[in-house]
Amino acid sequence: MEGKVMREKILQLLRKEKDYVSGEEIGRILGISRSAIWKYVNGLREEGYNITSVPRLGYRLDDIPDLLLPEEVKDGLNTTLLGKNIVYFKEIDSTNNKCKNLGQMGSEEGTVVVAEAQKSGRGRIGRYWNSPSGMGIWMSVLLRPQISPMEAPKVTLLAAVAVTSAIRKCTGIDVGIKWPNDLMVEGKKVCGILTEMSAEMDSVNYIVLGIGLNVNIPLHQFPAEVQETATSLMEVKGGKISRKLLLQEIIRQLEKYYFRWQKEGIAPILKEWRRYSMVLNSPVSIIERDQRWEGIALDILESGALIVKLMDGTIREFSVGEVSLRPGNG
Ligand code: BTX
Repeated sequence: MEGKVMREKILQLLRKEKDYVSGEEIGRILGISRSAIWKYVNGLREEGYNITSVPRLGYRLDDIPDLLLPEEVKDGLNTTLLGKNIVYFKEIDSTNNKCKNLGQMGSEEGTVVVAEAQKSGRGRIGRYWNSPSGMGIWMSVLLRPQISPMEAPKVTLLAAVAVTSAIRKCTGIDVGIKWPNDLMVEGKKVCGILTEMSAEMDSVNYIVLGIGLNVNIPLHQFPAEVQETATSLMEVKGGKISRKLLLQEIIRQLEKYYFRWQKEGIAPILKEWRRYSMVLNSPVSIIERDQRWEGIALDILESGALIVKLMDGTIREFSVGEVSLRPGNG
């Protein structure tokens, strides 16, 4: 049996038993020697699994690491499309870049790329995304919806609703959506969404949905220039949060809203978006290239565009593009 498979089998046995499993028994079930078992157990320990061994009793799994290892994330996930295939990296340049490559190579829809750390995490319009190791969820999902390119911003809308729901469900934190692609807590950015696509004139080849969520980052570890504007769930909650459970819930919610979109269209999801929105009926200031607009955000359209009533009373539509939005009068 191949090493990786054996490692997983041993892990399965320990996980199932919850108490000591003797080396003899493991050896009998898997047909390997005691010294081989010892080698695999040590490998697992190096990955962060806490395994106790006692002579004559055997091995017991006491603690699993808070790593986003595929077998951990798949355990109890219960989705039918998203996360069936999970591609994991300790470190990568950008999960969106990797996911794009996979999209080009024909990987299956629902593939999730996840990394403990990103060296060149990307935001919109060439901006960076700070992605320190083991403290956040840095992930990308490969989607292949049969839509026209114009509809792609809907993926950002549904993802914002899905991730908001997942965070609320897992942590109880009152997170809200800031158009077009941020999730905020207490006025600070906790999550960013970067949707990219490959498309022909009238059809989408694939969409890469990138999500960056600050989970357990202490405030002092953020780069100086975002210390005032960024936060993490841990800072708000006052304690560490399981990244694994949160990632699982995000995948579940994404699947739920993705399927709902395909079945019922975007309208019911927009209803929820409005409920979670932090910008509707509030003063906003929008910077579009070098122009600045002040007004009150009135509504969001199915296209993802924001409707704003400007100071002079005119109504203007802002589409998700090269814009940035700030709370108004600032
Ligand atoms: P954005 O362009 O709206 O935000 C980027 C801006 O946010 C940066 O210019 C910086 O000011 C600030 N910023 C950088 N890092 C953080 C952070 N960790 N928390 C809060 N603020 C920050 C938002 O872009 C979309 C980000 C998507 C990131 C995901 S991670 C997985 C996937 N792979 C990848 O390369 N990008 C996506």
